[in-house]
Amino acid sequence: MSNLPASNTPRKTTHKHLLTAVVATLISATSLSAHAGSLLGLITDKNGNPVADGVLYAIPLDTPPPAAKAAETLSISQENYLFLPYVTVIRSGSSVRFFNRDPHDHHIKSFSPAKAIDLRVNSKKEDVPQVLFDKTGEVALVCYFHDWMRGFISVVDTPYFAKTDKTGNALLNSLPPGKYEVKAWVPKMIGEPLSQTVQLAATDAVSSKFQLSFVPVAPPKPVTPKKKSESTY
Ligand SMILES: [Cu+2]
Repeated sequence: MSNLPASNTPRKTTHKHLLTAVVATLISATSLSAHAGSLLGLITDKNGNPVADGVLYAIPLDTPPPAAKAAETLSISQENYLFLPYVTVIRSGSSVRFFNRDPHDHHIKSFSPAKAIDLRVNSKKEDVPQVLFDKTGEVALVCYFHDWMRGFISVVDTPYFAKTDKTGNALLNSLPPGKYEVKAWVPKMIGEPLSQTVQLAATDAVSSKFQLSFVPVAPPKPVTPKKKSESTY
């Protein structure tokens, strides 16, 4: 809350106003609305502030998750020397194409158990590499050339997943009735994803709250490398 102006207001009052403001933001700012068979999840940090770019997913416990209709191919671009989107959630069996939209090469690396990657992506746009993600887990992307670049892929084995918006909310729609393990994950998660068991009836719209025990690291900001030092790439 460093964006709040300095004030001589006693601490207690400030805190109360702050809480009121945060609660009002949570209620009003999300455009998501829950319908029958839906689950609205909220992820907050240890201070109760909403966490964007979190991943919420629900694993059916009564039946196996429905099979994917077809293998999907998604895109992650390298743009302004960032991975965009910062966080991608995909079903296992999906592929990702890595587009380089910058004038320099990138070299994507992942040391994650779910997927090791060592991939030079050249700045010429003719060949766009495609990578299959067939194992569940979290994949952390870095760039060998630009050490501030960070990207994350959460590979899940369920069709019921969503990313939290800036209000910290994510909506899972069209869930068949049943029991689910609902998990919440954020980039650089300390420990395992948070987990709750939820029972959902056909007419239910359920909401779940997940509070992290830490404050997640903010995504990197766009950086324009100096032309000369980068010219060899
Ligand atoms: Cu790079």
